[in-house]
Amino acid sequence: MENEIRKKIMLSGIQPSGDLHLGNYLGAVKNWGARADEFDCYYFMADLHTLTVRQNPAELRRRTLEQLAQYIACGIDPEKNTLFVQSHVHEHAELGWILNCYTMFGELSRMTQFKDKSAKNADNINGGLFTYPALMAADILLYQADYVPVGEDQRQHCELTRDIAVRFNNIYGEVFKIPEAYVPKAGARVMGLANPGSKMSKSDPAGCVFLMEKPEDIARKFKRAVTDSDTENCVRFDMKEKPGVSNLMNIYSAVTGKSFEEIEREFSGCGYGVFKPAVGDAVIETLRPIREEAQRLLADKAYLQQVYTDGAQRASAIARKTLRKVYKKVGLVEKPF
Ligand code: ATP
Ligand code: LTN
Repeated sequence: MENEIRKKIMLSGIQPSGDLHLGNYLGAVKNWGARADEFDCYYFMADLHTLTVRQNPAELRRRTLEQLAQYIACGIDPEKNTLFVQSHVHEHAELGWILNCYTMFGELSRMTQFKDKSAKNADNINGGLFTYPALMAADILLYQADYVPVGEDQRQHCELTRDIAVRFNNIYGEVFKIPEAYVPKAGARVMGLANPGSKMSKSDPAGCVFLMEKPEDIARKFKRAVTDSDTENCVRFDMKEKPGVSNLMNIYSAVTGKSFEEIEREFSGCGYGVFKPAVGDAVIETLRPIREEAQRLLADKAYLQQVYTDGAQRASAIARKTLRKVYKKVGLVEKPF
């Protein structure tokens, strides 16, 4: 009976290691809010994950709250979705440990995020950075999630989560639901404006548009966006030959809902000098209400605290059940209290 009425579960998280940017929004958060009626949704601030890279403690605390305000401002209604801070639900760390023991050294060595981040933090390639995907698997499997809405770069971690879940189930029976990554068509991989060869990322602020950024700064970044050195100067989608313009088309398509053909028609005969500010304007208007609402929410700390307290309580109730089952299956003596 419970299974018949059970809505499918959607779950995702973002590390509060920097301010949210357009890539995070288009690749992930934008697609979360819209699904609350169809799915049972859990979204969290992945604060434990941020510790794999050194953080300033005061900033981490501030960013975690800001991220919550931005989630809500992006349309994720706390009444309809469970919003929580990862470290408030201790089962994440506990299941993370268990799953570490079911994740292979070779698998972890193949993770591109590990390779990228260890190249960027050569002086701090710690154990957490390496075993991070086992904690991410725990985040997902604790809630028996069906779908994990993420950008393209997280697909590999989602695949590994599936492998770990299948491995565990093969030994102990049907303990975990096997989740699927849910990657959007437009916006799954937003590239940097200053360097369309690599993904938009907070570690490259020149080419990165932040959700809380002032409109004039956003406009400037789009005007300066690197376009292609072909002589054509026309708006045409061609990821290989015209990565700069194609990235802008991808962004424009994601914020306006227009197809690439419609965009090519709209800007036919116009050069990059017209197209770039038009994309900037469309992004500014998309982000304006989000920024304003996030600022309003940030002034109300008591409300935010209420949201994450309720969220942690709801999340813990589910996480507790899964962890208890796992402990029992692997042979840990049941806790007497
Ligand atoms: P870092 O720069 O430290 O790698 P990040 O800015 O990529 O971080 P994450 O916390 O790794 O941000 O990602 C949060 C979510 O946003 C994930 O679902 C990820 O797939 C998505 N995402 C991040 N960057 C992009 C991007 N450029 N395009 C589309 N989605 C993205
Ligand atoms: N690994 C992700 C953040 C993350 C996550 C998760 C995403 C941590 N746990 C669970 C989806 C589901 C990242 O670095 N962007």
